Order: sequence, then C-alpha cells, then structure tokens
Amino acid sequence: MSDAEEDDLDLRELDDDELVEQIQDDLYDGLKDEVVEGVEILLERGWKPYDIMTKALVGGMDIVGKDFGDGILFVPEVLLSANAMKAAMDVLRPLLAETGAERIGTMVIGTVKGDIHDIGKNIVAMMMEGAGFDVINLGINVDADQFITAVKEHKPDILGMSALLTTTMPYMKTVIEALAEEGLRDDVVVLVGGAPLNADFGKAIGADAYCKDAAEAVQTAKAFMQRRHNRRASA
Ligand code: B1M
Repeated sequence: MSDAEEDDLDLRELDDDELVEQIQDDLYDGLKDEVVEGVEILLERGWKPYDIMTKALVGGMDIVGKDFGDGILFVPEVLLSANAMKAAMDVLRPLLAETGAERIGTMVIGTVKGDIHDIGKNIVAMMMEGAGFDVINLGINVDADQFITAVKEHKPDILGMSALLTTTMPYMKTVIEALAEEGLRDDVVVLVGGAPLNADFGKAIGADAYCKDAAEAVQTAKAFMQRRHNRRASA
C-alpha cells in the first residue's frame, strides 16, 4: 500500500481479519497511535482482551522477531514496535487485570540480570493479576539480591523469572541457588519462562516448572496453589 493510501485508511472500514492484519503491519512499522486505535476498535466489536493480545499483538511481535532474527529489522525499529506494543498493552492491562477474581496468592516476577526484554513478562504479570494473584513486578535486569529481598519482604507463593536471551537464561540458576542458600527455596514455587527456554532447561536449573506462555503460567500457578491448599487441608 502506498503512503498516500495508508494516510487515507479508515481502520473502521476493515473487517476483523483485515484489521488484525493491519494492526500487525502497524506494529511492524512502530505506528503506536494506529495500533492503539486498532485495538480499541476490536474492543468495541466485542473482542476479548486476551484474544486481541494473543492474535493481533503477540502474533505481530512474532513477525517482528522473525525479521529481527533474519537481519531485516534492527534494534531502533524493533524498539518502535515494542513501544507500540506497550501502548496497546496499556489499553488492555486494566481489562485483563481487573477481572474481580478472588485473591488466591502472591507472585513476585522479574526479568533476570542482563536482560531488558519485558513485554512477555508484563503479559504474564497482567494475566496473573487477572487470575487473582497480587503481583509484585520487579521490572528488568533483576539480580539475585533483588529477588531475595523481594521474597523476604513480600513472602510470595510464586516466584516468576523471565529471560529472552540465551546468554541470560543461565542466571535463573544463580537465583535459585541463592534462594537455597538463604533457606527460602522451599517457601516459593519457582516458575520460569521466555522464548529460548524449554521444560528440560527448567528442570535442569531446579525450577518447579517452565511455562511456555502467559496462559500456561496462570494454569501452572493455580495448580500449585491448589496442591498447597490440599496439603494444608489434609495436615
Ligand atoms: Co531482542 N532479542 N535483543 N529486543 N528481541 C530477541 C529475544 C531475539 C530472539 C531476536 C532474534 O534474534 N530473533 C534475540 C535473542 C537471541 C538469543 O539470545 N538467542 C534478541 C537479541 C539478540 C537482542 C539484543 C542482544 C540485540 C542487540 O542489541 N544487538 C538486545 C539485548 C538487550 C538486552 O536484553 N540486554 C535486544 C534488544 C531488544 C529490544 C530492546 C530492541 C526489544 C525489547 C523491548 C522490550 O522488551 N521492552 C527486543 C525485542 C522486542 C525482541 C523480540 C523481537 C521480541 C520479544 C517479545 O517481546 N516477544 C525477540 C524475538 C523473539 O522473541 N522471537 C528478541 C513477544 C512476547 C509476548 O513474547 O517475550 O517470548 P515472549 O513472552 C512470552 C513467553 O515467552 C512467555 O509468556 C510470554 C507471553 O505469552 N514468558 C513467560 C516470557 N516470560 C515469562 C516468564 C514466566 C512465564 C512465561 O514466568 C513464570
């Protein structure tokens, strides 16, 4: 599509499939206002926030990620896409987080030291809030001391760690070892996630579980809470 045609494009005239595709194109191009407008239109049309997040936004970031990996996109362009993604997530956050679900536990979550990727981690945090967890989000580049301090202060049921780089994922093991040294390992369920991880890695570093996406993180956390509840009930 030419620039002139793009300028004239009325997002409301597109059907749902075309709009999702257009949101992904706009995300690719880092057009924050257009992405936000597209998301708002899908909401008006009755789309569920989770479906908008996964189908339009995460689907769009997958395309960005592929072209980043293939050397077609570079850091400055990807940063624009990430900013557009974050603006759209700000629209969805209250809808995903405030579901009125009964409070069932507490989670501390962060992206590990050396790593500044936070989009996926923030989606997990939002979904966990929506599922009834109080979430303390420590942000990015979180070192073992910060995780330990937060565990001591907030006494969470779940500790979540995110890593998107093969060079930062081993740091999760450092945090788990630090928890053990402080005598805190058995107090928290450790869940790990991020694109380069898998279940074998999670097991090898001593995490309780690897979660491939935010939905799985919610399911896994709830299952651990249920087990804990059952153990207490039968004790
Ligand atoms: Co970066 N980057 N990046 N990047 N970046 C990747 C990760 C990369 C795979 C791109 C590529 O080459 N194809 C590659 C890593 C290669 C590798 O390690 N094997 C890479 C690289 C190399 C880099 C830099 C080194 C580039 C450079 O500077 N030369 C640099 C590193 C900076 C650093 O961290 N120190 C860098 C920088 C950046 C930006 C700043 C430009 C930006 C980040 C902006 C931000 O996050 N605020 C960025 C982005 C956006 C990406 C890609 C394109 C997209 C990541 C993303 O947001 N995905 C990414 C490509 C890719 O992943 N395919 C890439 C969408 C998100 C919804 O998915 O994060 O996987 P994801 O989260 C999912 C699941 O993984 C899971 O649930 C989420 C939602 O369903 N999950 C969890 C995640 N965390 C969880 C925690 C849990 C549970 C589940 O806890 C319980």
